[in-house]
Amino acid sequence: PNIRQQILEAKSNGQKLLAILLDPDKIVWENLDHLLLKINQSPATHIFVGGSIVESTILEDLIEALKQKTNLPVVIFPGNPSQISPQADAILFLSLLSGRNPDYLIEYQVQAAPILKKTNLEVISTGYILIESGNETAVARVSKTKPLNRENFDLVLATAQAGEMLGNQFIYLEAGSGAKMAVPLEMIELIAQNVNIPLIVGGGIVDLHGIQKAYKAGADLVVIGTAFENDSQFFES
Ligand code: 1GP
Repeated sequence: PNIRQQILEAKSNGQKLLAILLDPDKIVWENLDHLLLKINQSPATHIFVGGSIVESTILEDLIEALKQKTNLPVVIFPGNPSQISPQADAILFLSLLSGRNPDYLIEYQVQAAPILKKTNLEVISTGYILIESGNETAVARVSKTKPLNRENFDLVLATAQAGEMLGNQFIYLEAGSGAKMAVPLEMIELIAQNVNIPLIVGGGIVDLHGIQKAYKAGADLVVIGTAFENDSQFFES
């Protein structure tokens, strides 16, 4: 299945999407069957797999289990080029547009391209924009970049539009995993109204109400990591 196409169709039908983000480093392997059960019972439409620092062997193991025991598309959300597994369905080919670290703008993409060419992974060019969240998140620390100021709407908009003009297929507004403050709703609204490509929003969303608010503001796909990681009943509350 073409994942980008499905997301575009969902967007044009006004159907909202939900991804559970699994960080292979944080998986408690003894509880994997329970976790898979909870994922299958959840409203998730996608599984994202990735983290700031992940060993490739556990990434492979996790993706294999997900492909065997769920029917959801598995999308790699990589922290660096070592996090590529041919067993997944697609990869968000990220460019960290909010930062000015050339490694995350182009160097890692150059390293990843020949590896990706040898797989059948669907490559989805994604403009990744980190927004200040009230605390230092792993992505800011590991990428050595500064998030964009959460009050500077003009800069965030210009960044998202530059991504769209460069050919990005999705824009991802990210507060960072475990963010104290999620991306401001008015910011989601502004970006959703002014770019045409699907908008992914994640980081620091900790309740079902927060997911609905992000949808209402214009997010097409919301990503939930920490909240589900901490409580596998999260979607049942
Ligand atoms: C992080 O957007 C995701 O990359 C999810 O963040 O862990 O805060 O849900 P949380």
